[in-house]
This record gives sequence, C-alpha cells and structure tokens, in this order.
Amino acid sequence: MFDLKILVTAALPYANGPLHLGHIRSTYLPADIYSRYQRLAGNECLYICATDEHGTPIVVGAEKAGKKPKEFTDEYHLKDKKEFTALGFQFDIFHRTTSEENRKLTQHFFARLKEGGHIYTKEVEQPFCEKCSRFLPDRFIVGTCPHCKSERQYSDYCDSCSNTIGSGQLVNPQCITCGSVPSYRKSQHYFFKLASFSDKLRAYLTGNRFLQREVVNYVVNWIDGGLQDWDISRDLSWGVPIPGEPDKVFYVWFDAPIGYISSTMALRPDWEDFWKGDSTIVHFIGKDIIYHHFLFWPAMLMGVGEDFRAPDKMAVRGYLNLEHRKFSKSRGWFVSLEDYLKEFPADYLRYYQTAFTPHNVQDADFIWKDFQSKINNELVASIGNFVHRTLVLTEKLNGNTVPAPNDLDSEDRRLLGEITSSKEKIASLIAEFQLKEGQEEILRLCGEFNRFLSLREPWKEKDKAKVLRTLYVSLRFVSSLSILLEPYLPFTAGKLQKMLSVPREKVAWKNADAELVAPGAPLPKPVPLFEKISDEKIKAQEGRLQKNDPALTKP
Ligand code: B3M
Ligand code: ZN
Repeated sequence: MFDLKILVTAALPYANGPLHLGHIRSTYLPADIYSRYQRLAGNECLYICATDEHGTPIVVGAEKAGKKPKEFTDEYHLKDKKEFTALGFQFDIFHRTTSEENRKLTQHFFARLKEGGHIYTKEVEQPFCEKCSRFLPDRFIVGTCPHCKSERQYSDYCDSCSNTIGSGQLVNPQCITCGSVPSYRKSQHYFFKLASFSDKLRAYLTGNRFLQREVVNYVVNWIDGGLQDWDISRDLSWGVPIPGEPDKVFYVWFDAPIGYISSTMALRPDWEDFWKGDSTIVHFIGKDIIYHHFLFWPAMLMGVGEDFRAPDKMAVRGYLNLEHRKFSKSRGWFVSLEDYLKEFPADYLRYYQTAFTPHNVQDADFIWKDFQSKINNELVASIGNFVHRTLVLTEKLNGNTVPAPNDLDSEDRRLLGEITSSKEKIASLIAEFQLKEGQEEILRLCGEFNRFLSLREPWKEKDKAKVLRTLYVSLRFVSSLSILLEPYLPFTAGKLQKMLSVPREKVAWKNADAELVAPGAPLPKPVPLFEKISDEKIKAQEGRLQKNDPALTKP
C-alpha cells in the first residue's frame, strides 16, 4: 500500500530550558515539512522525537529550580510537547530518554559493543569537589576555554567558539555549585574505540552522496587529524545506569541517539523494518551536533552490528541569531516559542523561517521587520489575496458555487499544466531538502495566477462563458494550494480544505493538480485566510528586546 519506508528524526531537545525560535528553524520545522510531504506522497514516514532528559545540564537546572531531575524533565517534556503541537509538528511519537525502552536498549548497545571488543576501561583522573563531595563531570564545572580563552565555559563544550573541550583541558576550573577549585580523584571509566572506526567512517562519509559536502569535508578533516577514543561513562547518579557499576551512568550522548531507536520501538512493534530493513533513515540536526551525528553515532551503529546501519541522510542547518545577535536567555535577548505563539499564528513562523533557510549550515537572522514584510508582502499579499479574490468573485459572479465551464481555452489549459509541473518540481525539491526553494515555487505559481486573474478581469467581462472559465481555473488553483501548502503551512492548508470541502481521502500529493471540488458544489461565505501584521505589533516585539539591549542601556 505504501511506496517507501522512511524514518525521520529531529534532534532530541534537552529538557533544561524553554524552546526558542532558533530550535525551530534548524531542526523541527524542516523535519516536519519533509515528513508531511513524504506522507502526502504515499510513503510510510515516521517522524520520531523525544525529550533528552539526561546529562549534567539537567541536573544543574533542576538543582537551581529546587527540583528533582525527573520532576524537572517532566515539566519540560509536557511544555515542549504542547508548543510543538501548537506549531503543527506531527510527530508519530514524542517520547523520552528516561523511558524503559531507552534504558534497556542503551544497556544492550553497551553489551554488544563490549562483546565486539569496541569498549575498554581505563583509570582516569576526574575533578572532584571536596566541599560538595561529588565528582564534577561536564557542566558541573566552569572555566576558561582552552581554544578561545573565553571565560565561564563548561568543561565539555565552548559556547563562544563552538569547539568541544576534551577532559582535563579546561583552564581554571571551578565547581559550579560552590566555586571551589576541584581536586582530582581516580575513577575507572569506559571508553568507546572511536579511533578504530576512522577508516570505516571516512568511507561511509565520502561514499554517501546524500550528505552535505561542506559538512563531510569538515568531518573528514577531524578524522584526518586523528580521532580520540570516547569516554562514555560518568560518575553521576542521573542517567542510564552502567550495569555492574552502582555509581556510574552513561554519558548523555551515548544514550541520547539510541533514543531515536528506542522511541521507534515504543511506537511500533515492527521498528526493525525502519532501522534495519529496506528503509531510509534521515536525521535533521543543527550544526553544533555534527560531531555526535557524523562520528559517534555511525560508529556506534557500525560497532553494534545486528544489521543496524549508519544513517542514510542527514540534513544539517546553521544557527539562528535574533536581530544580529546570539539568542541569550540570561541576557533577555530571546523570543521563546511560548511568547511567539501568544502573539502570532504558527503558520507565519513556519513561512518566515522556511523563507530564509536554505539547505546549508550558514547562520541566519530572525528580524522582526523582515518577519512583518515577508508575511504582509508575500503570504498575505500574494497567497492570501489570490484565494480571497477568487472566493469573493465566485460569490459575486456565480452565486458562490463552483462553476461548470463548457470548455477551456489554451491559456486556461496552460495554467492548469503549470500546476502539474510545479507539483512535480516541488516534490523533487523537498525530497532533496530544498525546502525554501519549494516554498518559493508555490509563491511563483501564485504570482502567475494573480496575473491571470488581473488580466482576465472577470468583474468587467461580458462574456459569461469566459467568466466561468476564469473562475473555474482560479478555483482549481485554490484547491491545489490546499495540498501544496500542507507540508509548509498545515493550518492554512487545513482551512482551505475545509472551505472547499476537500474530502480527506483526496488529500494526497498526486491529487494536487486534480479537480478536487466538483463543478456545482456550493462554497461557504469567503473569509480572509490571513491578517496583516500591524506596525504596532512589531514595535512591541522590538521594544521588548531593546530594553535588554546593552548598547541602549549603557549610561
Ligand atoms: N539534546 C540537543 C542539542 O544539543 C541534544 C540533541 C540530542 S540528539 C540525539 O541540540
Ligand atoms: Zn562544589
């Protein structure tokens, strides 16, 4: 019944802070557009996501909030789920990495990797806080980045220069809780032999034509520079327990990607068909986690055997800045999803973010004024306007029913043919992750139809047959939009389907150029699809940021 099996994942959001606009653009939105299209195209596509609940950022966040880690992650799990739903993200499952499935599968991966000789133990010196009497892994420590010298960085990753920091490399380390200088204690750790996968990884990366070249080149450079084996254990109590080690858990980056698989297991008894069978595995990620997805994860899958295989496709996107500056919650330079959704429709964000996100790792900017002009000049003025004009004219000139023209002329047929070729073009663009270009094609086609309507001037035309043909062809495009827009703007597409009473079973990509509404069918009273964004609303948003702008608040 289905053509292909496709498994889509979006990076699992950490449960340690509110989602903001940046998370959406790089990962969850592109993955949603892609999977919605695949389903419309008749493929069996699962879109998998989950809350990433382990790791020291969660423990630190929970301690600050005076909560137990699990209570803390419960809250973000529900909050994120709610906001993702409000944006129309159609996950088949939004699971969690603290699930039983994930604990079992992580321990199983570990056992398999050990059996395969891919794991060894080594005694290492670990920072320890005498005052707090605990080990200080990863984010329990702050200090100076050894690469860029920026201060108050965590011990595993520098936020300022985006480099990973190896264990023991952080300069002037301090306990994040009490500020003490840590002492060092010996601890037995488990290492994954990442370096031994170097050749296999290089072959995988260079042989896969679906990976972005710019990313592959970058990663191959890391391999050529020599990979380090990977410490997958932590002296912590929050995490997936390491069997036989009462005081240790796995490093969060060991169990998090396994969460992709365990969430699929929780959803489908036939999960193996997606992970091992004849399917396509596609990961959507932001560029900060390339290392984990292009090296650790494929190596784990190669090492574990059992017919698991490295991902087929990975789509990587850059960071989002806000009005030319990095998002920062602590500095108030931030727009949370929750705040956005209070003021504007979900589809506006989907439209705007897609409009400036090509398929590459370049960073981009969210700018309130741009947001307003893209929405007002494109979404409202082109798409919204065409739909509304067509419906209002049909109401006036044909008693609000779909016209039944006798014959079509060559221009009418040419335009209907344009829908067919755009439908095919958009399909191949989306399949190649060129989502922005696909959306632009819808807009281009809308421009053609707007011109057609303006040239035909049905409101002046005396020839009734011509009026009917014009309205009929225009309504055909309105109904096509109800399908073509579904991956991009699902709420708008849903409204159109409802307005035109398009039966749900006809909502399929192959029908985007079909006659979806029969001549003679009645139409509801036209209501505009969109509303323009006012200057006041934009000024209010800019004002909220400006009060946190250091350049403005300086004496
Ligand atoms: N939890 C979030 C991030 O670093 C991290 C992703 C896990 S994906 C397996 O963006
Ligand atoms: Zn301390």
